[in-house]
Amino acid sequence: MPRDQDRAGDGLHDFFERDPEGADRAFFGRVAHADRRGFLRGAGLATMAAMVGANIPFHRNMPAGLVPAAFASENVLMGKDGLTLFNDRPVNAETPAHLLDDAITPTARHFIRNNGALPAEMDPAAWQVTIDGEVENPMTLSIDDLRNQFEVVTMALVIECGGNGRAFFDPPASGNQWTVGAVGCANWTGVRLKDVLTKAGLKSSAVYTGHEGADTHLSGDASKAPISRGVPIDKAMTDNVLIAFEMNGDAIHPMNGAPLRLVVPGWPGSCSQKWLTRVWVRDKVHDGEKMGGSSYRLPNRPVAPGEEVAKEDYVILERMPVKSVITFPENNATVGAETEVRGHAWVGDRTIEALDISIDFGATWQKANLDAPVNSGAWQNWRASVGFPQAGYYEIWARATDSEGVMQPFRIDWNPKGYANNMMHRVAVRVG
Ligand SMILES: Nc1nc2c(c(=O)[nH]1)N[C@H]1C(S)=C(S)[C@@H](COP(=O)(O)O)O[C@H]1N2
Ligand SMILES: [Mo]
Repeated sequence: MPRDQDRAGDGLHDFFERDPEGADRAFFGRVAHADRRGFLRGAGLATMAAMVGANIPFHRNMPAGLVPAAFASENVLMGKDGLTLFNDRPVNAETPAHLLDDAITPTARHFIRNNGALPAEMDPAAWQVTIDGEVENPMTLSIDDLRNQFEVVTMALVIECGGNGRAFFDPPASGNQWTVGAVGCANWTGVRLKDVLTKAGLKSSAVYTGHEGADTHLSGDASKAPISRGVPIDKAMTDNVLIAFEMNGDAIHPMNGAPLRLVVPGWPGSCSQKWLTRVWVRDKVHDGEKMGGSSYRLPNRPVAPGEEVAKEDYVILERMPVKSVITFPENNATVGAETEVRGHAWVGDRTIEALDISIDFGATWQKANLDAPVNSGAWQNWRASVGFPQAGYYEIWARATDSEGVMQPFRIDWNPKGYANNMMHRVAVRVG
């Protein structure tokens, strides 16, 4: 004979099974936040734990579909730690530089850049991706198919938004005012896009990929296309371009594209389609949403702010330029006369050869100790021991140089959408 308590528990399970929305309302006393339930639907235990930020010891007692009370508030940054939120519809949030200090960016500190509305379903068991277009054998694959039919690899890969650094343009360029934190280097596990395309058999007419995801246009208007970008076939066939199903050894965070996404390191983050449902192999440059006009494109010459630029004078932004970030000390920290300075440096399709530090506004520079990348597409960690001659205010400047000898500039020319700003990072410190 079950105790009352057990019966009550069974009733709750039934209730959630019968009517999850109603049960949710009963629990929270109001209509659930529009995105909250969809956001959690299909979330496995690992995702749920990542989002509440802890293991859930009694998870076996949780009715299926229960939304943890931790999410009762409209906290769109659940499972994230210390990110700066710019917008919540769509969600856009960057990581303060000092929280990017880890060699591998924890999921909780990986930035979020959404253009549209989240997909309603993110169920890994039901997910499918279609490879079609200019291929001999079009295929539709589940995540299990990907795991079983291809070599599974884990790589540390940089995703940086094309608009990272936009906040430093003067006059301001419109869009999210990213400072330095629209970048991260997580460990991504998945299969090589190259292997999947090879199995599908590229036709000689294949020139570009077109990526599609399950998110929808922000307006809710089904006739409007969500973001869909692509890359030249050569880039798609690079060893470090992955179709990923794990982020840092766990389920991908819902905001970072669960359960399946592309990771195209070193190119504008927009190439790394989240909630991936299709790779359409094209016989021309992909013409999806945000491939044309001024989206992820730069004028082919320096232009004055406000200057009219003809469509044909724009070129697609491909690899991202040489860049670095100082992750320690934190901006405005008080430090001792001897301090370790550290951070990361990265560049699209090249490697970093040198990282120099200045504490005297660029008059003299000291070499930092720079690590090799752990794999191609990873950022490179660096550190330097810095001595300050006396108490006072200093700025630490960091300047990376890539394998072609290209160095980060003090400032870059303005461009209409504020892309690819790789000017040096500066951190203020006071020596006490
Ligand atoms: N489906 C889909 N994929 C997307 C986006 C999006 O809005 N929808 N945003 C892109 C942009 S602009 C960037 S910078 C990266 C950001 O990845 P993250 O949110 O995991 O940091 O995702 C890209 N992939
Ligand atoms: Mo982006």
